Amino acid sequence: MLNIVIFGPPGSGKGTQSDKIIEKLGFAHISTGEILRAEINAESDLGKIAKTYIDAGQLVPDALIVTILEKEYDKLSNRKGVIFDGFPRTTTQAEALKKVLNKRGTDIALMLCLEVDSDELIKRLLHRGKTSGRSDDRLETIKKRIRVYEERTAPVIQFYKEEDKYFPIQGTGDVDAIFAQIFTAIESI
Ligand code: B4P
Repeated sequence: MLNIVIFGPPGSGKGTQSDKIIEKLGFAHISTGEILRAEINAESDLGKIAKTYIDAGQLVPDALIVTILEKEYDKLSNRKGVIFDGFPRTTTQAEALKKVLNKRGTDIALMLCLEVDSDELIKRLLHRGKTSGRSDDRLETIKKRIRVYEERTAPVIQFYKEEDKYFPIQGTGDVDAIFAQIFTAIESI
């Protein structure tokens, strides 16, 4: 199974491009953001904990996320590939993901890094906020999330550069044109 990370700041289009990868390539999808939102809607114990972090624009603690991830990964079967969307978001999570995969005789094949500037991110997320009903699509929370990304998530890029898995993608412009870059990158491996 081909393990691919789709990475980028909040609102860079990870979910949007994951949908296209699933549709065109038949990959499985693990989105930690979607899993957390489902837990929040179900008002589970995990959802109650996650909500306090997400509402504040913060990352949910690594240990919680890694446990969720490992369980979700083991549910997958008979797939060509899997897209990790929104995970890893810290170097601790990247190291944990490597261990989880190595234990199963595999590893990350590629890290697709969507590059979008902050003004465009804010514009997109404010627009999404008009219909998403998401607690984290408000201006103050968006700005906080971008700061958290720069401080805690961006260092993950260096991790994958050292692993020789990093592949930058120009993340602005037409959604299909962005997907064409992703398709070429996946085809190349
Ligand atoms: P996520 O659910 O992962 O989502 P996101 O970063 O908000 O958005 P994404 O990049 O997927 O953008 P989208 O395609 O929707 O995270 C939510 C929260 O969950 C995190 O802040 C964190 O608190 C928590 N969390 C999740 N994973 C975690 C982890 N591993 N560890 C700790 N905490 C975690 O695109 C955004 C908008 O732009 C959409 O409206 C879309 O239509 C639009 N758009 C997309 N591509 C476009 C394009 N090319 N041009 C114009 N608009 C575009």
